[in-house]
Amino acid sequence: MSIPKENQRQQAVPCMLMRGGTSRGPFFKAADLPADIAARDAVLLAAMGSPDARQIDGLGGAHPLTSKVGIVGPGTSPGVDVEFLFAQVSVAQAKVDTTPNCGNMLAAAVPFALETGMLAAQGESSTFRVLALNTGMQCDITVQTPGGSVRYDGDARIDGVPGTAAPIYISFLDTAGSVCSGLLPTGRALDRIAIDGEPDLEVTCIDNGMPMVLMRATDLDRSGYETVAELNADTDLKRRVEAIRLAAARLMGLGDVTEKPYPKMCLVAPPRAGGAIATRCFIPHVCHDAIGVLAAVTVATACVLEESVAAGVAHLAPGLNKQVSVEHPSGEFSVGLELDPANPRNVLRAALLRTARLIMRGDVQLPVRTPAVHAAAA
Ligand code: NQM
Repeated sequence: MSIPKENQRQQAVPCMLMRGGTSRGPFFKAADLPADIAARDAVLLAAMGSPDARQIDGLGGAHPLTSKVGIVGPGTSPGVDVEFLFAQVSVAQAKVDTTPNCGNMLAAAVPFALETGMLAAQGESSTFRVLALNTGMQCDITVQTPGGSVRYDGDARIDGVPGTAAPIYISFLDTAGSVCSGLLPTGRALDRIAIDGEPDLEVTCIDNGMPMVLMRATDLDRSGYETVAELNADTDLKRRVEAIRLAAARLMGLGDVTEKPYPKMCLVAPPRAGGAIATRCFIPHVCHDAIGVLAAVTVATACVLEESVAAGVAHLAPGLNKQVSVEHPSGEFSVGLELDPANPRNVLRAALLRTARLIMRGDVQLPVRTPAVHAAAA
């Protein structure tokens, strides 16, 4: 017998709204979401208010950086404390993609696990091994936990977020070939791509945590120092970048990526604020206000590969332990790279600083039309 309409209720699913680095979105315990992927995605779309350009009926912020979800569960493999699954919820389409990682949302995974009692603080600071289920990548994340609870305030500043906050240190252990077959999925650090009768364009197709295509801004008749608004309004550039993306993705073994949020596209140029390289990233159709975490790791890695388009414009200090300052539209992002003494093209570890904040805790209310969320009210 069907339930009379007047007795139907919205479903409440526990979640916390968190900022992770320069991204924001709701975090859920894995156990609070349906195990079935289609049902889970329907719940996430409803929670965010997608598909709708304004996401007016949900938690989404109508931009790819604020249409993200974190799903966290206890570790299930040796040495892993906590598992994190990132979901990119499309703003305007009924699509959820869990293929690539998001190092920004990842920064909030340990605070969320501590807030929900999934992890217990270890002392003044706590370090946990996190497995990113999207790509099987592991990292160590250190969070400030004085008095046994997460500290959010502090002196750390990351560009793209106002003010300061407590530092969160992330050390990535195995980022090469996250979605692609390897660090250089075409087998080369330099490829040539031809689009619509234009001269061949030199690109670097690389994946050290994020599949990316790097292009010299000047090869596209741009400076690489344009504002985000200028680039978002540049329909001719966006059309050419998308054509390059579709062609490069085939070379990278990613197939038809028309509907996929990767590879990300990045214009590179010489630094102009004392950093190593200047960047403007498309993620992939909107220009990023800053740069993604694993995107920054990937660009920094390209800087140490001599033949890449990035190395040609980058200013790098010598040595096996490098601090690579990646300039972006709202400042810079410093990535610490530890290079293999036996093969300095090989990045052993990438370390960086993020911050995160718990913004709200409660239940997201799903509209009545959403499929049943089995363990929702745990
Ligand atoms: O590259 C945006 C972001 C990201 C992804 C994107 C990210 C990363 O800034 O690790 O963090 O590239 O869509 O959140």
